[in-house]
Amino acid sequence: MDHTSVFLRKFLYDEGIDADLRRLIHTISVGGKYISALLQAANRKMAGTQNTSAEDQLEVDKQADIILKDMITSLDYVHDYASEEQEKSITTTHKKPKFSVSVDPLDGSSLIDVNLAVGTIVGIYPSEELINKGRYIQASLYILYGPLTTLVYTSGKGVHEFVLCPEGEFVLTKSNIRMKEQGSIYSPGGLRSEWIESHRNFIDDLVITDYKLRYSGGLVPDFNQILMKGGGLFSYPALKKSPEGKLRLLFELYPLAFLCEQAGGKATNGTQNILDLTLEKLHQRSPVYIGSKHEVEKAASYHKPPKAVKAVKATKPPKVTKATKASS
Ligand code: AFP
Repeated sequence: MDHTSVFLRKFLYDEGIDADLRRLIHTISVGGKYISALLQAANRKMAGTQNTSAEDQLEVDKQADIILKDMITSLDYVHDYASEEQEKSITTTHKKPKFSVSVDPLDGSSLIDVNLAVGTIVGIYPSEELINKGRYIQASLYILYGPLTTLVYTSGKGVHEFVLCPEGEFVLTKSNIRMKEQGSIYSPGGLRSEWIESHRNFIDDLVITDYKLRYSGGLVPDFNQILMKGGGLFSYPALKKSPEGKLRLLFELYPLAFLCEQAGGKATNGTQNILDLTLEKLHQRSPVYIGSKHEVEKAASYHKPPKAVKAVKATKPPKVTKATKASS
């Protein structure tokens, strides 16, 4: 970090972001710092280099949820806090609420014990209630806990990446990140034996056209790779036993779809835009195809119901009369 570094708060101010939204995003970034420290400590404890306490028995994702819940609901302009870790959303009693927040506190937590990257995913809505349509989302971000802790965010004016530096500030590393029309990497999602036929045919098409497989089992690092490598496709399809797939519309897909569209990409459930899907249940799941437009649209061509072939009306053969006989 040096005197030219642009801190997250300064960047948000220069972008003309509403003061309360700036404070909310900054508060979430501070929560990300605590979670990053929590993960480092948890990994050390799992490695047996430190003794574990009763507190440690609480899974790290539950601890991450407590950190974010306490910090976010303490802000007097937050109305609803919905977490992937909690069955129902929490409604505050604040008098002048402006935002509702959805959080997946630690996505990919099953990867922590093998020291793979995990992430926090956040959606921010300008309303007293959680919206039932992704199109109302006002800002979204994810925090990726990898070799570096990075924060990628959009409030509708492009996608920007910040890195947590040793001094404890999130410093701008990339602004206005864009996805190419077509990429060269893909994440297929789930088990091949559980794929529905349309997904299997689509993935086979990518494989024979030399796309490189990139799949860690963590949505945030896998999506981040596609965003930062400039394009490609992440998918988690409908499965034979789970036609709605695995990933959650509110906690994971709305926020990433907003980021992806802001970077010039596309996100669908195979045929419809993720942000146009209506949320009917808090933990509703959806299949997802997200990334460069070319690949997402190619996926749609495998999922569209075959065009009904217009039945050609049978017509009676022309009557043969003396005149036609003579002319033939
Ligand atoms: P966990 O939170 O249980 O680790 O699941 C992570 C996740 O929800 C998402 O981050 C991955 O993209 C997806 O599951 C991987 O699922 P599969 O293990 O079925 O491929």
